[in-house]
This record gives sequence, structure tokens and C-alpha cells, in this order.
Amino acid sequence: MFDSLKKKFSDFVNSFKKKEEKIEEEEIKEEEKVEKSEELKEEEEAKRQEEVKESREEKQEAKKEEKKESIKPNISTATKIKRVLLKKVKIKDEDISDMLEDLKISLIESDVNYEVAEKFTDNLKRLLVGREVDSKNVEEEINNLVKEALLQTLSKSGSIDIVEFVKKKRKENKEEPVKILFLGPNGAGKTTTIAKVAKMLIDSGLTCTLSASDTFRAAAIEQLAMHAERLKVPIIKGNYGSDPASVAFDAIAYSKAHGIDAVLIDTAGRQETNKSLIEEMKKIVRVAKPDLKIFVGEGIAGNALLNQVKEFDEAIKIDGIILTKLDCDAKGGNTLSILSETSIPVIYFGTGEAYDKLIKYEPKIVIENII
Ligand SMILES: Nc1nc2c(ncn2[C@@H]2O[C@H](COP(=O)(O)OP(=O)(O)OP(=O)(O)O)[C@@H](O)[C@H]2O)c(=O)[nH]1
Ligand SMILES: [Mg+2]
Repeated sequence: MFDSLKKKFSDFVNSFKKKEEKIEEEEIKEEEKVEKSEELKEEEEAKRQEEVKESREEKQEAKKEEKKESIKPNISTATKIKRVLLKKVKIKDEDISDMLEDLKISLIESDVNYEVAEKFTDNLKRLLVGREVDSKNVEEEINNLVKEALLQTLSKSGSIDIVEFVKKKRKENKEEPVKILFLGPNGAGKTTTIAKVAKMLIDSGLTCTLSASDTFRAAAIEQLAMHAERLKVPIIKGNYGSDPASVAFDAIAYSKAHGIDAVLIDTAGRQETNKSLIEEMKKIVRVAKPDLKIFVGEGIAGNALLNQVKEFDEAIKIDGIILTKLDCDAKGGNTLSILSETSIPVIYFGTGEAYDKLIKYEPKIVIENII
């Protein structure tokens, strides 16, 4: 009797176990199903994003092509007849007047200052009208002359490679760190650019200290300190409201004592119209005696940028310009305004928020954006 009870009990336990196993199996299957459907969803989302990206790129490409199409000479009938008969033809006003108008609009749309765009196209007209070009390639020759004129203006005022500059200065003077001051209007990207420059120096085997000389804006010190921590570089800070020049002085003294190659000095954003803040800037310059004073401006700032550059230059003499946010629909056309109206070199473009998004200025980037 006991045996039969035992068997019954064991059968019951076995069937219960089997049921449990079945439930477990079903649960696992269910989980796998959910995982698979999530994976599928992720794949579909990635595919969708890829498609959106591709279509955006296609549209941008099409836009570029459209633009290229629109900025080309519209050769007059008289010139067309002459080029059949002659080897060389002279460019006439009516061959290029529409093209120059299109170019002017394109320049203004690319953030070139209006007067600069007008001056540039007027000069171009003077350069082109009456010029003899190969009759078989009139359009191509005119296009090349336009590009050449743009290139000439955009390559006007040298360049500065910050890494090479620091290396050279340190070779000349091993006692002193190289001091680089960053200044410019509010929110232009000074602090972010400092972090990018620090990364560039570190990657080239150089050392640097950050000077938190923006003691004015709330959280400015913490913002720079966060970059210092990420980049593992020393930072010298003061209290909010303390003298920014004395923070820079301390950072220089620290770097000198520790044999550090460069001091990157952050400053508070200021408008060129604010007299007392410009005076404060002058004091920082007097105390820190920077080797480079770099103006950081937004590539998307149109006419305002040229005024800012001129005013800052007048107050403290700027050595170089970094234009940021070129990834935000900016075409860098204001480079043409700066290089036409001042002799200050544009040295780098900021093309994103990440540390590696700082590229050397190249005229061809702007030319490609304009035409
Ligand atoms: N897309 C893009 N964003 C940038 C670039 N450079 C800076 N930024 C962003 O612009 C904003 C302002 O940058 P900051 O570095 O704080 O500017 P700042 O000039 O130090 O600002 P203030 O100290 O307040 O005057 C931040 O959100 C940055 O991430 C760039 O090249 N591209
Ligand atoms: Mg800042």
C-alpha cells in the first residue's frame, strides 16, 4: 500500500515538475520573443535613421549642385558668336553680370557682410571685364578666375598652428609657459574651444594648465573644471567675483613652477560695447602678458561678427580667430568679411561639441560652401 502511495506521490511530483519545466520553457520562449522583437525594433530604427541621414545627405548634395548650377556665367550672344570665329574672346559686362549678382546673393547667404560682398563682386567685375580668355572654355575660365579671386582673399593673412607655436616658444624660452588667452562674446564657444585646444596639445605630447578666469558667469568654473578632470590637466581656480587677472597670474606661476608648456586662459563672455568689461580684459592682458590672444566667435554670426572682431582688436590687438559652430548651418562666409576688412588670421574652425571637432582653417572649406 505504501508502495502504491509512494508511486502516486512520485508521479504527482514528476508531473508537477514537468508542468513547472513547461511553464519555465514557455517563459524563456516568451522572453526570447520579446528580446527578438526589441532587437528587430532597434534594427528597424537604425535602418530608418540611416535612411533619413541618406536622404538628408542627398538633399544637401542636390542643393549644392543646384547652387553650382546657378552660379555660372551666362554668356551673351555676341560673345557666343565671337568664340566660334576667334581663338580668344574678351569677357564683356553682360557675360558676367547675372553670375556676379548670383554670387553676391550666395555670399550674403553665406554670412558675408553686405558691403564686403558688394565690394568683392565689384572688384571681380573690374578684374574680369575686358580680360581675354580661351574661346573654347569661356565658362570654365571665368569660374576659375572667380575661385582664384576668392582664394586670394581667403588666403590673405597667414595662419597659426597652435601646437607648433607652443613648441617653438618653449624652445626659445624654457623658463616660461606659453600663455594663450581666449576671449570673445557670450556663448561663442570659448570654454569648449579651450578644452579642444588642450586635447590637441596633449595629443602632441605637450602639457597645459587651465586658468578659470571666468569668475563671473554662474557655473563657468565648474564647466572648465569638468573639462580639466576629463582631460586630466591641472586647473587653477579662484572664487566667483574674484579678480580674473589674478587667477591667470596664479595659473602662470603654477605652470612655471611645474615646467608646464602652456596656460590656456578662459575668460567671461563680453560684448564689445561693454566698456567696463573691455577694461577688465585689458587688465587681464596687462597682467598675464599672453603670447597669443585668440578671439572665439560664432561662425553663424553674420554682420555682428565683423564689428566684434574690429572692436576687440582695437582694444587689445587680436592675434588669431577661431570660428565655432561651423556644423550648425554656418558656411564660414564671415571669414571672407574678416579677411577682407582686417589682417587678423582665421586659424581654426569648430565643427562640433566633441574634443576632436577643431579643424585647421582652410580657404577651400569656405569656397566649397559659397559656390
Ligand atoms: N555645434 C557646436 N556647438 C559648439 C561648438 N563650440 C561650442 N559649442 C557649444 O556652444 C555652447 C556654448 O559653449 P561655451 O564653450 O560654453 O561658450 P563660451 O563662449 O565659453 O560661453 P560663455 O562662457 O557663457 O561666454 C555649448 O553648448 C557648447 O557645447 C561647435 O563648434 N559646434
Ligand atoms: Mg565660457
